[in-house]
Amino acid sequence: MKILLISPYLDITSLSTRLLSSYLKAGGHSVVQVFLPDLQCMMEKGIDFIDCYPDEVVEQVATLADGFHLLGMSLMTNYFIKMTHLTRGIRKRIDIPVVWGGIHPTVAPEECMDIADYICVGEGEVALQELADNLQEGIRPAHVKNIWFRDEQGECRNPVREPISDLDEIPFPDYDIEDQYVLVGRKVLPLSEYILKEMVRGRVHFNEPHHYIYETMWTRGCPHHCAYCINNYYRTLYSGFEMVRRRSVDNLIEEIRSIRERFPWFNRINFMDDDFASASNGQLLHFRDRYKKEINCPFFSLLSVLSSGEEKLSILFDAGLRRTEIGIQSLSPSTNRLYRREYFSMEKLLKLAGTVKRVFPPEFCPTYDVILENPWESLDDVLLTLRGVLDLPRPFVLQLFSLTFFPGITLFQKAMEDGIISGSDASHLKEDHDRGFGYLNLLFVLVNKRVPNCIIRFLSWKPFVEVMESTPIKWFLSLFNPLYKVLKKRSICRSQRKRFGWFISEHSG
Ligand code: B12
Ligand code: SF4
Repeated sequence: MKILLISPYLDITSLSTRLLSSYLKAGGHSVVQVFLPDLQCMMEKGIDFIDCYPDEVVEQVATLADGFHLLGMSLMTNYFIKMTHLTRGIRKRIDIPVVWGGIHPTVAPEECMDIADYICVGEGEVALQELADNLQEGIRPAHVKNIWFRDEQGECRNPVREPISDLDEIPFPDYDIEDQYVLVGRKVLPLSEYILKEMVRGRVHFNEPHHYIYETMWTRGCPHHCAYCINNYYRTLYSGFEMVRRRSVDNLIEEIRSIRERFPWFNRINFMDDDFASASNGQLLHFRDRYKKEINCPFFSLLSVLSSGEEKLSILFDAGLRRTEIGIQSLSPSTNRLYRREYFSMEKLLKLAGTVKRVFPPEFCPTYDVILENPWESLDDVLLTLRGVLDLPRPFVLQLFSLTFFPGITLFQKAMEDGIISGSDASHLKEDHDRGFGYLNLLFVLVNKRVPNCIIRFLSWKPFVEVMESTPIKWFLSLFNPLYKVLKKRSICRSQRKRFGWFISEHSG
């Protein structure tokens, strides 16, 4: 069967479609992938998922899809409207069954069933393979686990299947660029090595122009269960099954080795695992030995406070860890209870920061994530976090998020119950870095601007903050919110134009 897989993400790594493609190819199907990063929208609006693809793009994708037997699309929640428009646009032009998979169909399958013919809830490899096999043989996929659909015979909501326990069974991500297309500006072009190289250059975590980043994952699943994260949802969806699974070191190293054999210019690796250090010391040592010997290039990984003891960090540094991101989120005990991160405290953070200082060279600059704009937090909660980060040894960067209520997460339910959001509002359509203009937020931004701690401490003196956060002043400051957002977006647009403008004009001529 001929299957076309579409990824709307800015990041054309798109592990999901690349893995699905390899799996389907190994199962005898023929697969083409289309990556549709909306860089044009980024350059004009500073955000990629608000606007739908223009007709000329829909037209090109539909022309490409003509002659295929199945169209698969991946989507996160933010892309729901964009992908609805694309699906309808294609279906208006050609007759082709469409299957949606990814995070959004997993957390909100009912809503997605109104748009696509088939929905994949959860892991896609085996489900999509079986769906394609059934459709090829003209069988109604009534027993394909993970697949939901509605037809003239009624609605079918198959249960989830056990997630793949041996991840080594999944072939490596599909980088057969001769079977792939990419949106550059407003043109869908065959993916070339030159375009691939440009699109993976100097981006997430390794930002230098000479950094070419290959992204992959060692594990699936996370051992923790934070209330704002998808992993907590997976625990319920897959209750009774083991969710945290790890590929063998041999398999992981072989993937990176073979991609670098093919594209030797990949010189940085991003491990996008939820918690890379959740592996045992023995596994990390094995990884270090093989990685140093056979790959030997700087890498990034996300770490959690729980797994980042001195021994593990030393092994990872020795292996080549040069960038990391660690979640602080909040230092307030009550917020940490709400987030189901009771294990976290200022004491733990200071211990971790001390370990980072001892293990890594003085210039090592970790990124710490903090969640702002939590409607349940009091002023004291936020000030606890602010004062806590001021105690951290420099250098570090704070990545400041705005709490976003994605469907499925535990806090979505609570926010509905407490009347903070309603089912119909699109609270998740903001970008999660999209903070408002307010005094407390500004204090955190000052930390990143390297304003001396004594000044921030002075500005965060509680009676003064109370005045700045009082209703009239808050209202006054909120008047600047639209201007602040416009300026912020403009600066994103400017940097995107600088990064991709020349590249797009080079290809759209
Ligand atoms: C790596 C990652 C990123 C990377 C790369 C994303 C990419 N484009 O590939 C980066 C850092 C760029 C990123 C960015 C963002 N991310 Co992110 N990211 C992740 C992370 C950690 C892993 C995703 C991944 O690759 N998993 C591995 C693949 C194999 O698994 P998968 O994607 O789930 O795919 C499987 C199934 O879903 C299914 N499937 C997927 N697609 C399809 C399609 C078909 C047809 C079928 C049948 C099945 C199917 O089969 C796949 C294989 O089993 C997840 C957290 C998590 N643990 O899932 C968050 C996550 C997906 N990200 C999230 C968010 C919100 C974002 C941002 C929107 C944040 C923001 N800035 O506002 C951005 C937007 C990105 C953009 N504009 O492109 C949320 C999504 C929540 C939601 N409800 O949508 C998650 C779940 C984290 C969370 N908050 O809990 N992200
Ligand atoms: S540690 Fe990170 S990935 Fe794991 S559940 Fe918490 S937020 Fe999600």
